[in-house]
Amino acid sequence: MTDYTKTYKPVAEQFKIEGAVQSVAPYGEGHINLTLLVTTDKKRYILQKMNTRVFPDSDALMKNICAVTEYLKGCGAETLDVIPTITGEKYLRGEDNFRMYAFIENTVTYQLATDKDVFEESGRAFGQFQNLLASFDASVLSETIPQFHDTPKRYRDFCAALEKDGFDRAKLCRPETEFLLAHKDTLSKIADGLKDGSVPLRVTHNDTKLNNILMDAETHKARAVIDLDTVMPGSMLYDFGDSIRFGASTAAEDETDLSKVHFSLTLFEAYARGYLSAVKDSITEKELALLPYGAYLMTIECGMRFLTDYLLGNVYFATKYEEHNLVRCRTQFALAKQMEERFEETGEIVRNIMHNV
Ligand code: ADP
Ligand code: GN1
Ligand code: MG
Repeated sequence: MTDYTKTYKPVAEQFKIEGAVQSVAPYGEGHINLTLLVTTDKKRYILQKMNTRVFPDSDALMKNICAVTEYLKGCGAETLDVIPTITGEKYLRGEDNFRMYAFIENTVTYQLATDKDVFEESGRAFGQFQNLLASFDASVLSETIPQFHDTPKRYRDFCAALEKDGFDRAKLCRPETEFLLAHKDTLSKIADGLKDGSVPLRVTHNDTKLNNILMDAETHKARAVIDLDTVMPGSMLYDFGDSIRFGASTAAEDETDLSKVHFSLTLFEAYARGYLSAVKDSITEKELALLPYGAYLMTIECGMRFLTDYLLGNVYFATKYEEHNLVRCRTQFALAKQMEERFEETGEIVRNIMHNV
């Protein structure tokens, strides 16, 4: 078993921290970076081993994050505070790269939207985040993962992984593969809209999971939007959609009992109310009409990414067991199917909210 304190204390000490390191322990439920909580006798910090397989250009990534956080601070928003190394660098370069943030105290993250008011609040926060970024100069941003939400490209990646079948797993995921093949013609509306200009390209977060927002532990108001690795030009439909994918489900992303996995219209409505209250003045007619589809698309895309990773031998997302990605894929496809069946109702909900905000 890893002794995290022994292994990572020397790393933590390479940063400009206050106090003497007492412990280092794994923290949170992110799928990409190794996140560690560092406790000194004075303060707490988040230390992350950066995933250079997912984000190969650490320099560009940290430049983005510093530019975005400086900008957000200038707007008076609470945000991630990058702690430099003792030599004044934005991150620590080595065999593995590490970065450090101040720990944002008295906050909580939710893995499940158990409370609809909390979910509505997260919608408002991601909407406001989008508004703030509207005046951020996108030309200073690098595209940290090119074609991140280009769903047709994700589909081609899936086909390549299926064709290769390097781990002899295709036979273990036939129903999921068939589901995807049957839906392959539904995947390009946003990519096409961005291409022909009918869907506006904006600076977006691109990874708007509920656990990427820190809520005040007492008031339950949103304090900070975190996980800024994927802030880059994209569509607001991705941001809205990804939040619904993760948060409007009645079960965890890796629930094995699919009978517990339901797409909740109540939660959809709560999030849409919060989000639209923030973006009502900038959202276009077309974006508004595509919000339910955005949720469906992000959900099927995410399921497809989990399935691709399963076929590739679990190289991208952190997994706890061999079938973890397949289990995650199943919840996503179950949700996507329900969302598709509910397009009329969700469209109606969106229009009603828009009339009243
Ligand atoms: P990943 O990219 O792997 O998802 P995140 O940056 O989202 O990593 O961090 C994982 C989790 O760690 C978050 O969901 C949150 O719970 C916690 N976390 C990250 N940064 C901070 C911070 N500055 N203060 C408090 N908690 C944090
Ligand atoms: C990853 O980093 P994290 O855990 O917040 C992934 C998202 C997926 C999500 C699925 C950079 O998000 O795109 O939707 O897992 N982030 C990256 O839970 O690939
Ligand atoms: Mg995260």
